Amino acid sequence: NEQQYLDLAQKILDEGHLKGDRTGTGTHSLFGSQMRFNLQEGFPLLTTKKVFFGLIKSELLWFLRGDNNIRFLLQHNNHIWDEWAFKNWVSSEEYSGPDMTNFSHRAQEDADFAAAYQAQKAIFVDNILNDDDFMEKFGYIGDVYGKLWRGWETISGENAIDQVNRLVNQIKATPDSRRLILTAWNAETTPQAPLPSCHVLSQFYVADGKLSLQLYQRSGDFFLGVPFNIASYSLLLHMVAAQTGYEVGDFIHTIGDTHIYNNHIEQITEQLSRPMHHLPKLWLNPEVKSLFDYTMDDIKVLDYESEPAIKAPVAV
Ligand code: THF
Repeated sequence: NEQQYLDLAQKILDEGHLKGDRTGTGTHSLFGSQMRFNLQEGFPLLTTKKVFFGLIKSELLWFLRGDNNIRFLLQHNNHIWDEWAFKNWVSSEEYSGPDMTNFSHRAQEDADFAAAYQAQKAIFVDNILNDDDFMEKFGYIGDVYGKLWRGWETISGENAIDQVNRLVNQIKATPDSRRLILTAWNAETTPQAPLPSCHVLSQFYVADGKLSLQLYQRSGDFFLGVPFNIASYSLLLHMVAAQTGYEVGDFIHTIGDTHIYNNHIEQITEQLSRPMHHLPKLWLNPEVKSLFDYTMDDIKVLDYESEPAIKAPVAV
């Protein structure tokens, strides 16, 4: 299972095109790749580095709430979306602190700037948490996951569509359907989001009493993002299976631009030299009767053993 991740990482390093990107960091990139995880063999949380499952849980619960404001994440000490909302603020009229143009790059190259950036980030986080007006103005990340999953706005403007609820009902009523689709790309609004959705389309599939899920991801940051994405969609599959009465089958992960950033090469090379451990198990509280009622404590990975975490800068 995990071996597929390591093999694909090696392949990107060996065969990837050297490609520039939006963030100016540069990548090794391959187009069109696929991994298949049989969830009966264990929960695919990578073991060759420590992956912080708490962050994956709170992010998925945030999507399932239909929430696209980062306050909920911050309340759970989850900072993986901060940079995108921070951009809203520092590029607005209201911002009067030191210039933050290109903050992600400059913070990596200039220690004085990094300190100034951390100080502004701390102010930002504090304001999102404690100031409702500020949160309303700058906390949203646009028409992406949460919003599109639970509140897709209709052409008439009435009765927004709850795709997730509809999906659960469809799986129960018509498991053989070939239309068990969850989409996170609205051609009108998503391109304007600070970061247009990376997980564009998910399709569910039922056979032999098992529920499977294939994700099409348009862009995958292989070292930092993809380990999260694998665990996140595997968790979603477990939760939907539990709520529709199926066993878990396969999570199939298809990625368009599959890339390793140039400033992650050392880290992934270190990871490739490490031994794997057995995969952990996922536990979901069986008392929970709706996909929308799970809390942090209702979801656990059991028996997770891993090599230590590896730090890397995130490209913005
Ligand atoms: N931007 C980029 N460049 N890559 C991404 O994977 C990505 N995401 C989301 C939005 N923008 C992205 C956010 N997902 C980490 C993990 C997932 C992210 C963003 C960041 C990360 O830094 N993980 C660290 C731990 C972080 C922590 O402890 O706070 C790690 O070591 O795993 C695509 O979904």
